[in-house]
Amino acid sequence: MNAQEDLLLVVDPQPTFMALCPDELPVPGAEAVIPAINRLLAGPFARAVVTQDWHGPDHLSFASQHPGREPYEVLEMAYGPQVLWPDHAVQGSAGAAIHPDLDMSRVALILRKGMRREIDSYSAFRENDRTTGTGLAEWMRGIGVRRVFIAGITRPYCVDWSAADAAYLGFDVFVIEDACARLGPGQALDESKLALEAQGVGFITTADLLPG
Ligand code: VGL
Ligand code: ZN
Repeated sequence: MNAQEDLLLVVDPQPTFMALCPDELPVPGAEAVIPAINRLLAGPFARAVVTQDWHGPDHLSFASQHPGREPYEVLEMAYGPQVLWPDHAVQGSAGAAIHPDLDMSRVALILRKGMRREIDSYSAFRENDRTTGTGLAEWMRGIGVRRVFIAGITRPYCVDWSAADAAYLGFDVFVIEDACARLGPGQALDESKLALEAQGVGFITTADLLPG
């Protein structure tokens, strides 16, 4: 590993996606990513960025904002299809906090996303219209990052969209599979993995990064 060129991108390590918050958007096994990521933060990575899903209470990705719609339905928005979610990651709520057990000692930047009511933001790099940048790529280039390793919550949404954008933007990208949590069916995950591999994204595990 190279302290200057390698960065760990930790996507949405928030209780809102965990069994701690059963009425929000719990994802099976999401709690387990925190200790896995902490092992990476204690070892190979000198520097990390954390993203934080950060929605207003009336965010339009919430099914509750669309009368007659149910969570997990897909709605056509101005920028394309949008899955409607249960209310989650509401600004200032306990569930939206960064998980208190996450080791923050090497986290240089916390990037909040999804604040604009009209548009969701899965990727750390661009909002879901795929044109509005977050500034993260420019920040990373500014400090000399070339390789980005991605872990967190969830695949195939925020993790995979971030991986796709990072590759598109010219970084070397690796998804750390056993340090991610999956939302939805395995088939969607397999399809997303194939698409990312076609883009040149590598898939690895924590064992590839940590001494045995
Ligand atoms: C996410 C759905 C809605 C994620 C965020 O972190 O993958 N998924 N908001
Ligand atoms: Zn969200």
